[in-house]
Amino acid sequence: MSARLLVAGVGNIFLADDAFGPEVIRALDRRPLPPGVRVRDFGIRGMDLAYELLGGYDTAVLVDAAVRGHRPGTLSLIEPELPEGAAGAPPEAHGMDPAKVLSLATHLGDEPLPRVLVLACEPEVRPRGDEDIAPGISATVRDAVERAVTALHAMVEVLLADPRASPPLSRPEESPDPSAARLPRPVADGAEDRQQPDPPDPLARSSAMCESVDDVTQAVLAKNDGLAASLRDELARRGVSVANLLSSPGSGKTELLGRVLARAVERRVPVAALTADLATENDARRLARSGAPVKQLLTDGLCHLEARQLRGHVESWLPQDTSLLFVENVGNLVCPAAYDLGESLRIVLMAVTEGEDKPLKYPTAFGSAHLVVLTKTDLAEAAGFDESAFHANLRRVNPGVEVVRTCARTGDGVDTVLERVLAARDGGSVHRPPLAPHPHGHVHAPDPVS
Ligand SMILES: Nc1nc2c(ncn2[C@@H]2O[C@H](COP(=O)(O)OP(=O)(O)OP(=O)(O)O)[C@@H](O)[C@H]2O)c(=O)[nH]1
Ligand SMILES: [Mg+2]
Repeated sequence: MSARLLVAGVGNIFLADDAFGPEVIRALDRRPLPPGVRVRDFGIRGMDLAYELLGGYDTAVLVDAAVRGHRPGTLSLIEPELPEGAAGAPPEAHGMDPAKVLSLATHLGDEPLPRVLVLACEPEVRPRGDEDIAPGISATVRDAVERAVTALHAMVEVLLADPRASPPLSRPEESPDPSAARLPRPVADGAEDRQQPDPPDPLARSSAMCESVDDVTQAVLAKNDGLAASLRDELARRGVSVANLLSSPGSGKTELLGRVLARAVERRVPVAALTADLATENDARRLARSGAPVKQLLTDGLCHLEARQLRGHVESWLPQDTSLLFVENVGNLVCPAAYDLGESLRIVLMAVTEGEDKPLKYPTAFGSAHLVVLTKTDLAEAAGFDESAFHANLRRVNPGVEVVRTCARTGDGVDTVLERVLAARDGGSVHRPPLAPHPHGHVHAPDPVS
């Protein structure tokens, strides 16, 4: 039986050269590794990666940008020392870098960790500490992407034959012989990554993950990706289009959705709604006043919806004639953004009271929106909302996405939202966001954000 090998991209595509890992995984689409190697971009989803590491692999190669003191673009191969056991408190789930991922993985299960290698690229452009977003990978690191692909092809051949082997890299100045090294790792002048403590990693990423390890237990039923793809097919067969509503708590999802549902019912659109919360059936009660079939979904503490939950309700509850299903996700702009629900339309809402910088702070949510809805516009003046700054910020993470201005108090924009959702259901063209749920589940950026 051949060795089981994982190649995992790690990094934030919105933070300059930190996009290295995801870019390498994209490049592997064009030059695929042999069968038997699982290749996946984990982006900033460190917890998904931690769970995946417990999946019975012999070896995992993490592909990441890391400051090691080399010339920009230098590739290094490092074998970190694995953390010992799960003693002590579990590491907090934020700020996932490879060291924290490994540490978290040891706390999540009893299964042994695979041998872990890190293929690291020295970044050239790093975001300043005060930058929320620094799109654009440097030419130097982009060049390293193809070299990394070549290196991975060579390494994979060796590792598939012998998971304990020391795979070579393709250039003489790169570490030819990975050996045990702690993370944060030793750095030597030149190629070998062994001797001195690393400087703190300014690319240490904040995680777009859930709030606790308990959340992860369910969240990383990260079969989500495959389930979402099959759910999308099943929904298409049934002629159901799903609109997934994402926003922070209290942005006005329920208030607006109630009005949209009421309009849809008036127009005899076969519509239904599922609303998800950690607790209470309040939102379902409010939405049911529209006359549409509505179901409350309680997530038992989970901060987002997953495709498996939606699939259960589609199978057991969704009225047969439904052609349009609204899903009000849990109020949270972080975790839900990472979970594809098989939706046709992802609508991200933001109230004018939240501040015009939110697209920059939550680029995964805003960058994956097919449509953005501004709510509570009646409060714009009182809140001092700078709408042109909001549009400029949004353009940086999702150029060209339409923004619908709404007010649930007056009904402004309600018809427009319904029109957009119906157009998507009926096969009209839908905006293509820079970040899209990938059929294989990871988010990727087909077009660089500029
Ligand atoms: N002034 C004003 N208030 C609004 C508007 N839309 C919603 N609200 C109020 O904002 C509060 C939150 O609205 P909800 O619709 O419950 O927000 P939500 O996004 O569904 O909240 P969660 O489900 O908890 O995430 C409520 O008090 C609403 O009455 C609006 O257009 N204008
Ligand atoms: Mg609500």
